[in-house]
Amino acid sequence: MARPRSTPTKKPPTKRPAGAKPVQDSAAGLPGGLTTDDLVDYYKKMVMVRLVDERIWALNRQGKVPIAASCQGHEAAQLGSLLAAEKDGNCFLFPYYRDLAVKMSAGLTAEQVMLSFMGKEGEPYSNARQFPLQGADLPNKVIQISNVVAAGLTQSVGYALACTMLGDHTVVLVYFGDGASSQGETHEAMNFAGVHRLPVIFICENNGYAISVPQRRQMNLDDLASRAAGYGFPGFVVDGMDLVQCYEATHHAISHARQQGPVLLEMKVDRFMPHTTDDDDRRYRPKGEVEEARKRDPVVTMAEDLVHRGIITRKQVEEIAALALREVDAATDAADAASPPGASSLHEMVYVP
Ligand SMILES: Cc1ncc(C[n+]2csc(CCOP(=O)(O)OP(=O)(O)O)c2C)c(N)n1
Ligand SMILES: [Mg+2]
Repeated sequence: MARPRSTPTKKPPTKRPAGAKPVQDSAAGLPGGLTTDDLVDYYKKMVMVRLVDERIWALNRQGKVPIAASCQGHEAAQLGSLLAAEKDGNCFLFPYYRDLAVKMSAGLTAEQVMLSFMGKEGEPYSNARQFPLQGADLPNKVIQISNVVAAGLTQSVGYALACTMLGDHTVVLVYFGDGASSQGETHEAMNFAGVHRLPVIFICENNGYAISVPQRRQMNLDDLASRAAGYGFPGFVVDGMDLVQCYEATHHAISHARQQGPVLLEMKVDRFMPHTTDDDDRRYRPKGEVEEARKRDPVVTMAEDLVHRGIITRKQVEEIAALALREVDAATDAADAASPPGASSLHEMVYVP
């Protein structure tokens, strides 16, 4: 069955939201504010996240990680948007369960991530009292309270309202899936944000599936971004497999959100792995669909692009992977050897008296 998605070859519009400041192209032909060093830095992050993600999956099969949702295929969307947020310096993040790249790049080490998925002492979000990487990572300006689909949207809008009342110019980035967009809570969040012109960027990582339910069974639409019109703010389709386009769209959206209110960015991505480690997607995905999608693997295409532009060499690509693998091995060993949290810390991070 053909997937009801824009074809990857179709160039997505990266129109600037009305009123957003134009940016200058840099010498390297990159969007304004972006340097080749940024690209190399974020390519390294992408490689690291991919290796960590693959390792978590392997550890699940060894019985050491109870459950995980992979971000493989979503990395460019997550890292491109995060790069724009990092450069802005005044953004707050509400990711969802598939956002390992967002959470890691916001400031976690590979070891912290491994501690988290193995449920060990030192887990940064809840000291292993919650699902992995759920709770809050306030030093890195991240909140993800739960896995309840779409719950983060209303929470993020409330956060943006508070920031507006405090006048601190924060822009909130909230991430969610196409399935989450079918929840009533998404409507409430977007409507409220539109009415109050809150500084929120709604980032939908549209992978075309809510577990096993394809997009056409969720909505009679090709582009979820078109829904933004119903809330009185702009919506854009972005190629979520291209880090630079995700950066550029988010960069413009941040200035629009700060000056004029919400933006919806629909980043079209592909989910390379089953929904979670508990799922078997062979039961519902057409044969060959994942193999086809993997031809646009952002880890591969970004390396090719950097080499093609003469920014790094093929040898450096190999060195980056080797270095990351050593770090992931060390992180795995350290987390494996760590202890679960002790009973004395039972109430820490889950209850404030
Ligand atoms: C309120 C609620 N309903 C149902 C679920 C079960 N559930 C977990 S993930 C998921 C699908 C979400 O799909 P999508 O939003 O597209 O995100 P994706 O996993 O594809 O990234 C569902 C239905 C849940 N966690 N919360
Ligand atoms: Mg989905």
